Formats: sequence, C-alpha cells, structure tokens
Amino acid sequence: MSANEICHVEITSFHNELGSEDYPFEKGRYWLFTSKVCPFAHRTEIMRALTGLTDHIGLTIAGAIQTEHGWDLGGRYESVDSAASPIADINRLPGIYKLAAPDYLGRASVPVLFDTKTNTIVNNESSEIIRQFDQVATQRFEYSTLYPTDKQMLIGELINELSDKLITPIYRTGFAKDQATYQLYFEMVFTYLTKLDKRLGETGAYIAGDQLTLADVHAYPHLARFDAAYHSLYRLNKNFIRVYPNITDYMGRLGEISAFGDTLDVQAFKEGYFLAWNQPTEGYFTPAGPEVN
Ligand SMILES: N[C@@H](CCC(=O)N[C@@H](CS)C(=O)NCC(=O)O)C(=O)O
Repeated sequence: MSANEICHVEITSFHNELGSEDYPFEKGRYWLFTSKVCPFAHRTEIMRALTGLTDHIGLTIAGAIQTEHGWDLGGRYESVDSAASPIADINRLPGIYKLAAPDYLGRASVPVLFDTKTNTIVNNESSEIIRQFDQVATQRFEYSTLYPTDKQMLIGELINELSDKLITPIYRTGFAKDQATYQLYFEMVFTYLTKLDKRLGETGAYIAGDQLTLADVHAYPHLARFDAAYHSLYRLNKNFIRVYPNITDYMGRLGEISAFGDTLDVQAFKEGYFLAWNQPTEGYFTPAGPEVN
C-alpha cells in the first residue's frame, strides 16, 4: 500500500464503554492518548477538559510528526495526582495496541482510551469516547451534559451531516486520485460550509441552537484546521473559513472557552500535516481555486 492509499479516517476497532461493568469509572485508572495534529483526537482532549476529567484520566500527547513507525509517545503527558504514566516505557503508539491486543492488525490510530488496570483498550473511536466522557461526568460531577435527552435526535443528525458532508469530503478531496473525484468532494465541502454559515446565522450561538452540544465538539477541530492546513495541503482553496462571517464568529466564541481554545496547537498541527510521511504530495489533480480574474 502506498502512502497515498491510506484513508485518513481510520476505521476503529475498540468499542467498549467507559462506566460499564468491565470498565467501571475509577480515578487514575484510564489513560488517554492523543495528538495535537489529529482533529478526532482533539475532540477527546476538548471533552476531557470540559468535563473536569483532567483530574481523573491521564493524557499522553504524541509528538506532532508521525512516521511510518506510528505516533511517537516520548513527548508530553499530563498525569492524575502527579502519578507517572503507568505505560511510560512504551514509546510508540503501536506498542500500546500490541500490549492490549497482540493479534491486532489495523493501524494504531489516536485517540486511544486505555485501561491501565487490565492493559486493554477501552475505545479508540472519538465520537464514542466523547459521548462516554459526557455521560460519566454528567453522572458524577457538577457538569451539564452536551447531549441532553430532548436534543439527542437533532444532535445525532447534525453530527452525521458534519461527518458525511464536511469531514469525510475533506479527506476525500485531499487524497483524491483524479480530477473528477477531487472536484466532487471539493464542491461538497464548500456547499456544506455555506449551509453551516447560514445555519449559524439562524441558530445564534451554536450548531444545535443556543446550547453548546457534542455537535460543536465534532465541528470545531476540523474547522480550526481548515485555513492553515486543508486550504493549501488538500487544495481546498475556494475560500478560507474566515470569509464565512457566522462560522468565524462561532469559532471565536468557541475558542474563548478554554477547553476548546487552549487544546488547539496550530504550530503542532501544521508540522503534523505538512511533515508527516503519509500526506498527499503527488499530482493527480489541479487545484480548483482560488478564482483568478
Ligand atoms: N474514526 C477515528 C479516526 C481516528 C484517525 O483517523 N486518527 C488518525 C489521525 S487523524 C490516526 O491516528 N491514524 C493512524 C495512522 O495513520 O497510522 C476517530 O474518530 O477516532
């Protein structure tokens, strides 16, 4: 498989539930592995901070530049009660997967929620991890859910729409192998951004209305990487996000919430996107934008 054949939205394999009988919630027991580059991992950092789980779940942030040997874990970590990472001797993410599931053959993707008691992976799918963080925190802390029962259907629809019309098309554009495919997904991305801008103009503060929800946690990391990475690297160059007034205001509003703004590291994700071994570097298609008169 050539580098360009790797789809950047990894299919995940571990779907256990934090807070279940097998994985009861215990302070210091679970550890989160993320990267400042990965927008999916970013969702989990936002929710760990927003829920107050920073005091309960340790965090390792992988080095920004991924090589063919996987994410490097030798960098930063945040522990619970100053305890060192119980798995600090493993210096690459594939080692964590090997420890948890010796027969696992898939890619070693971030995020990973790891159980240090049983040395197993609880979950490696960001959308599930953030929902579980929300639930665990709602049940235990003074925290107001981002997934309220009366809005779950709407939030689910908005998340699906974000995934199908924005997030997946972003990667399909960047990794297209021919002009027609590139063009198709390129248009899809900008059609959705126009729709989102209109929606935010109508809803006011957030995607689902006047209340912050999990839909915003899904949207923020990808929108935050758009102008500095996807616009040039994936040739998504019709517009910058900053020309959409309502999206721009919305991103400013979210960025002021420390769980969002303080978990974003622009320099790290630029290095990660532009210097990683598996980014699109070859031809295949000419850019559709910007418009030149
Ligand atoms: N569906 C996953 C996607 C995670 C994902 O694609 N992670 C990428 C980085 S953005 C990764 O770690 N890929 C591993 C690799 O390329 O080896 C989720 O939402 O958690």
